[in-house]
Amino acid sequence: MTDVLLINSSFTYGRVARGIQYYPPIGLNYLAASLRQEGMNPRIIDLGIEPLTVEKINDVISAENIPLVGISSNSPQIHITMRIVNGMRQRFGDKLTIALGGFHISNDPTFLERYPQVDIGVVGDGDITFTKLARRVLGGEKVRGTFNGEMTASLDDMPFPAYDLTPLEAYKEAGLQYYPLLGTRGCPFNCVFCSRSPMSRKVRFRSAGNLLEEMKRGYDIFGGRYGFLDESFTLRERNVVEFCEGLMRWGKPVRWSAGGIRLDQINPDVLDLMWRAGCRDFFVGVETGSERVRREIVGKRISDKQIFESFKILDRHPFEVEASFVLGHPTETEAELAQTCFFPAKLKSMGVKCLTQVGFKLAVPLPGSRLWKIALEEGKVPPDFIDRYINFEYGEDFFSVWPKYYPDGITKERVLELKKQGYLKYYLRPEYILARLKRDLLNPKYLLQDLREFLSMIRKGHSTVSLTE
Ligand code: B12
Ligand code: SF4
Repeated sequence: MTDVLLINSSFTYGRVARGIQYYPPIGLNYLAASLRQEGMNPRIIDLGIEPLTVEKINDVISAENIPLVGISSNSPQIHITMRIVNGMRQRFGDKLTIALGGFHISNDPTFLERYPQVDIGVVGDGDITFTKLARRVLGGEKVRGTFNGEMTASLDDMPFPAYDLTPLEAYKEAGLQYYPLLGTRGCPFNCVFCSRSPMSRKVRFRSAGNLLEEMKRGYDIFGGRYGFLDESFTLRERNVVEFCEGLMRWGKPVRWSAGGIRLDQINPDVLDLMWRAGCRDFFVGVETGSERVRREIVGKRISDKQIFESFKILDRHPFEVEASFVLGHPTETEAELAQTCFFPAKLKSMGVKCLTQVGFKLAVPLPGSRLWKIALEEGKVPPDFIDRYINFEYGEDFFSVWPKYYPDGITKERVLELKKQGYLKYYLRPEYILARLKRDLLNPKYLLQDLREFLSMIRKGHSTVSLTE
């Protein structure tokens, strides 16, 4: 019988949000593995792909007489989360203990004072702390309060994520193409738009041996395809070298994506090794085409020249690299914004080959980020925004209702127009069109898809698969 129900919250209530790439809720898969290790019997409901209403969730709780529910919520889903919490409280009163974890509670220290219907908040890592709290709750104790998550000293001591509780096959059907892996926790950088738990500046690494063991167990699910969700895969070179050498010794045919890598952390020898070990793609955060904004505002000390040189190193192998850019930084001028939008096309004109995909995203201030503080100070986000969002005063759809950051003197319309021009300049290059046509003629199923993409770019200024502006 289930004794702890873990719920991954969603952007939408009672229905699947269209156009979103679903990944298993890795944080909860890890929590569940720790609970099991201590003899508990967790179940996970991922509302992203199984969009149950609160009545249906309550029926599960009632049928199995579950005493403890833990909900994972980032800020975009906090309104749906609280709707579910309120529905549970109404039906079960104080009999049920409700805990909240994830990035929202980690960045909103007064949350439990404002929402006493939540009993427990866990800031940062939940594995050790929530397992201890769950043991107390199941022992009959009434536990209340916000707790700082204890951090595991060695990630190798942690059990592998319990993916059997959210079968990866379901995510495969929803479009996931690889077995998701996490090689590190934490990030030492401090990008202006980054929102995460205050303790997560400290980086911890899994050893190559530990990663390989998980990969061996999960080999068949995606036929040897893996994808790291890490922010900065090459942060510790020694680990990457050991990992690649281990993969080659294993000798199985594998293809993997390195997740995010930093353009100022590229060593040609390590890159060669990654290629030989089966790495084929990754993404890089260029963030802006203005050196000033990159250095002074975003907090990334990397020049345009370094970026170009790094791309040339990446071109030693036919990697596929996606570069992401954020539009709308504090103090950004229109000229700097235009520099960003035309930066990918400029890289192409300078002969960069490996850049295959470009993403422009509007800056979104999220609690805990420096951008959030600036947006509050400048009056671009109301001080009580979170509470009003939770009350559905703005509506349900995160993507269209959450405020974006537009620099002073630049309108939303102008940002969108420049973004569209940037996409068109990048995608409407003759070499790109020719390459796509070649692919489409060899495989006509792509032709219709590309035609749709093309029309969407021209009409809306973004891809058909992206919900965001
Ligand atoms: C991988 C990733 C993704 C992936 C996969 C997400 C997934 N399903 O796991 C993809 C690409 C899909 C993605 C998309 C988005 N992401 Co994202 N993503 C990340 C990233 C890089 C790593 C997350 C991760 O796996 N961490 C490792 C696991 C082990 O940790 P965890 O999930 O935090 O869980 C631990 C604790 O939080 C806690 N915990 C979690 N849940 C619970 C529940 C309970 C009850 C308890 C007690 C504890 C607890 O315990 C867990 C184990 O220790 C983080 C940045 C980062 N460096 O962490 C951003 C991050 C989580 N993403 C973020 C955002 C905003 C998004 C998007 C909204 C972006 C967008 N505009 O579209 C979407 C929405 C996705 C969604 N469904 O929420 C923000 C969230 C900020 C915020 N305040 O909400 C982050 C922090 C990025 C950032 N730096 O700003 N993301
Ligand atoms: S956004 Fe920047 S600071 Fe945040 S996790 Fe990514 S690289 Fe690190």
